[in-house]
Amino acid sequence: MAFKNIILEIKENVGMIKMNRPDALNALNSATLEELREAFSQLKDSDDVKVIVITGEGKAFVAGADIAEMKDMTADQSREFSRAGQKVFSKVAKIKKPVIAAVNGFALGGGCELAMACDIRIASDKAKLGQPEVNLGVIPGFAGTQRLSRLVGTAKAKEMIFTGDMVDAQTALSIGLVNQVIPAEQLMDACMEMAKKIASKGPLAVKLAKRAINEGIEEKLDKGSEHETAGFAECFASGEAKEGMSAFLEKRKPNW
Ligand code: CO8
Repeated sequence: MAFKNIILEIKENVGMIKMNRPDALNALNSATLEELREAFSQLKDSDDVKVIVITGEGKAFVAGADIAEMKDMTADQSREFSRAGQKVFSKVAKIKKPVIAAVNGFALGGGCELAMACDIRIASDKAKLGQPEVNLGVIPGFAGTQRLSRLVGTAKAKEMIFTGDMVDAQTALSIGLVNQVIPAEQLMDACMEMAKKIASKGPLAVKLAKRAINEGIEEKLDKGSEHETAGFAECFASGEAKEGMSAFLEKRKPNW
């Protein structure tokens, strides 16, 4: 598939997706959503890619679902669109590689939901995040009611979703919506640095840690811990644990 609305690059084991509809603040229309799905499929299957970074061109990360496209939808079409978006974002959340959102600017509505589907969010000090759907007479539709509550707790999630107010990057940091805030001009360097650091670690270990956290958070602690034990044993079964520990004891870098 030739991409029109995103740019996909791979460098230094990092797959970089740039949302590229700056005139519409990278709003997610159906075509862009489909390109995003395809890009994640390609990155999933690429042995060169260990970590994925997603960001936006211009002053927005993603300013939401495309309002112009949504305006005349019937209830059935809106249900379909909501499910399609949730499916793509679920793919982002479950992909067996870490995904970092480099939140360069507005991450609103579907854009905030996309960032929340990623594993880690690093925000520019100029970023603004929010779920402003109630301003448009709708509610979040790409799992924002679910992921925001899980990330920041129901009280803050309700405040943000009921008022539609955006929060600035520092506030997002203080409520746990983003992991770090970085000066805008250093954002991509900081994200690449983190991506390359993660890419240098035991690849199976990183993948299994993501699986244990994602699966465990949906379960009771004892059941979640079983996912951890299963992953721990898989590391030993693969030989990656032996290499990592041997390298430590032999004072050399591991050769994964
Ligand atoms: N959709 C379509 N176009 C958009 C969107 C959007 N979400 N956001 C911005 N644009 C367009 C503007 O219409 C404008 O186009 P034009 O130049 O042709 O007039 C261009 O981008 C630039 O935008 P502004 O001139 O408004 O830029 P400002 O810097 O003045 O303002 C804002 C920036 C504050 C981000 C403002 O653009 C804004 O409020 N945008 C809308 C944000 C929003 O409400 N997002 C939520 C959308 S709803 C949603 O995401 C639901 C997701 C789940 C869907 C489930 C399906 C049923």
